[in-house]
Amino acid sequence: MRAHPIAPPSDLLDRCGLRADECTGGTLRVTSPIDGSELARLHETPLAELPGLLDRAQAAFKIWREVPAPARGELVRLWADELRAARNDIGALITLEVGKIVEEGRGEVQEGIDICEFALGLSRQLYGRTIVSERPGHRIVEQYHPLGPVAVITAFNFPSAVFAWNAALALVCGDPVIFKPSEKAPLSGLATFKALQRAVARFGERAPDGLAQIVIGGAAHGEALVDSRAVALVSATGSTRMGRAVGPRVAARFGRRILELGGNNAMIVTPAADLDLALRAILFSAVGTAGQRCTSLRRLIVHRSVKQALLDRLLPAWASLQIGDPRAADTRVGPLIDRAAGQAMQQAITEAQAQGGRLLTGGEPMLAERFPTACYMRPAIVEMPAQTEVVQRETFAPLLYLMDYEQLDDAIALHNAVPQGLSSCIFSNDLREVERFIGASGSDCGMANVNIGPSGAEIGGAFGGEKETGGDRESGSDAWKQYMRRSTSTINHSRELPLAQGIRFD
Ligand code: UN1
Repeated sequence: MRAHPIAPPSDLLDRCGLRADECTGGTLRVTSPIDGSELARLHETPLAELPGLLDRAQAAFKIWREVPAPARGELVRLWADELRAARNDIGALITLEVGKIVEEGRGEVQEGIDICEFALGLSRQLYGRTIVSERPGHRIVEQYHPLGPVAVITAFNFPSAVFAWNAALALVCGDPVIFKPSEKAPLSGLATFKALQRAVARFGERAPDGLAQIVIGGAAHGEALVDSRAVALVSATGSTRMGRAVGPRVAARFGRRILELGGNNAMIVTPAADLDLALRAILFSAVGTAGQRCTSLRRLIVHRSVKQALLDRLLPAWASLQIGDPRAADTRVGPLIDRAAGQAMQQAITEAQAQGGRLLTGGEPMLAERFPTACYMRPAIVEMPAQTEVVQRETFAPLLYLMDYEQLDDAIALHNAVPQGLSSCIFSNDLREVERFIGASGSDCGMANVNIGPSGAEIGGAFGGEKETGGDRESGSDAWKQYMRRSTSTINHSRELPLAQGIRFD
C-alpha cells in the first residue's frame, strides 16, 4: 500500500493539541472506522455543568458584542492561521476518525480556512441599508447587531468544516459559540476547536472568557442546548429525523434555528451533455466520502438516448474504484462510519430490488477478513423502473439510483418529486435546458448546479436546501444575517412630527 505519511494515532492527537488525559479514561469511546481500533475515551461534559457554561456564554456576549466587528475579524484571521498550520494533522485525524481519504480530510480543513477568510472580509462588510423616508426630515437606517450565543450541533461527516462555517460567522457577528460535535466524530471537532482556542489565546484580553466553548456528549447534551433560552440560535446539521425533533423545540421558545438536514441530490444528464465530464462528476459526488456527504449524488436521471453511452463509461470506471484503507494514496472510497450504515445500505438495496430495481453493480461488503469490525462496501448502482419509496429516502451510503427520461419536463418533475431539497445539477451544453433547470420552474433545491456535481460546494455561496432539508442557509453569501439581529431606526431630524401614512392626530 502506497501510503500517505500519517502519524500514528497517539502522536496525531498530541499534534492536534489533544492532551493524553483528555483522551483517556472517559466514557465516550471513539473508534476508527478504518479498523475499529480505539482512538480515545473522551470525558463527557457533565450535564450539571451546562447551566454554568451557558451563563458564561451570555456573560461573554455582553463583552464581545461591544468589540468592533473588524477587531472581531482579527480573531478569525488567527484561527485561519492555526488551521493552516494544523491542516495536515487535523486532516489526518479526520481520516482516522471518519474514514475520509487523505485528500478529502485535508480539503475539509481547507474549507474551514476558507470560511475564516471569508468571515474576515465580512467583518468589515456587515452592511445595513439606508432607506429613504416618506416624511420630510426623516431617514430610515437598518443596522445588524450581534444576536447572542450560538449553539453549533454537527454531524459526523463534516466534523471540522461545519463547525468552522458556523463559528467563524458567529464570531465576527459578535456571538459566542458553544459547539457540540457528533459523538461519532468528536476528536476532529475537538482538534478544530483547540485551534480556535489557540487563536483566542493569541487574540488576548479582548476575548472574554466563555467566548468559545465545547460540550462533549450525546443527545441529552444536544437537547439541553436546544431548549435553553440562553442560546439565541441553534445551528444543527444532521438527519431530517433530528431536525424534526429540534425545529419545533427551538420554535416553542421562539429561538432561531438553522437546520441543515437530509439531501436526496440528483443529476439530470441530457442528450446535450458532455458525457466525459458527467462521468467524472458522477464518480466524485456519488462515491466520494463513501457517499456520506449531505450533498452526495443519490439519483441519476439520464435521457434514454444517452443512457447506454453513459453506462458504457460509468460501469468500467466504477469497477476500477479503489476501495479500502483511506490512508492509501490510491484509495478513492474508504469505510462507512459504522456497520449500521452498511446494513442500511444493504437494506435499501434489498428494498429497491423488491420495488423493481435491478442491481447493476456493487452493494457487497468488502475486506471483512482484514477489518472484521469495520464496514467497507462496494459502491452500488441500482437501475429503477420508477422513483419508488426507497429512492425517495436518503440512504447515507455510496448507493446510486439510475432512472431515465424522455422529456426534460418529466425529468424535472421526477427530480423534484422527493421530500428533500438540498443540491442538484444538470449536465447539458444546451442553454435552453440549463436555464430551464436553474429557473423558477426548474430544480426546487437550494443549490442547482450546471455541468458540475451536486457535492463539493465552495464556501462563498449560501449552503442549504428547501423542504425537508430545513429551508435555511449557512456559509457564504448573506447567510451571516441569520447570526445577527436587524434593527430598523427611523430618525427624525426635523422640527415637525409628521405621522406615516399621512395620519393626522392633532
Ligand atoms: C455536509 O455534507 O454536511 O458541498 C456538508 C459539500 C461540502 C459540504 C458538505 N462543501 O459537499
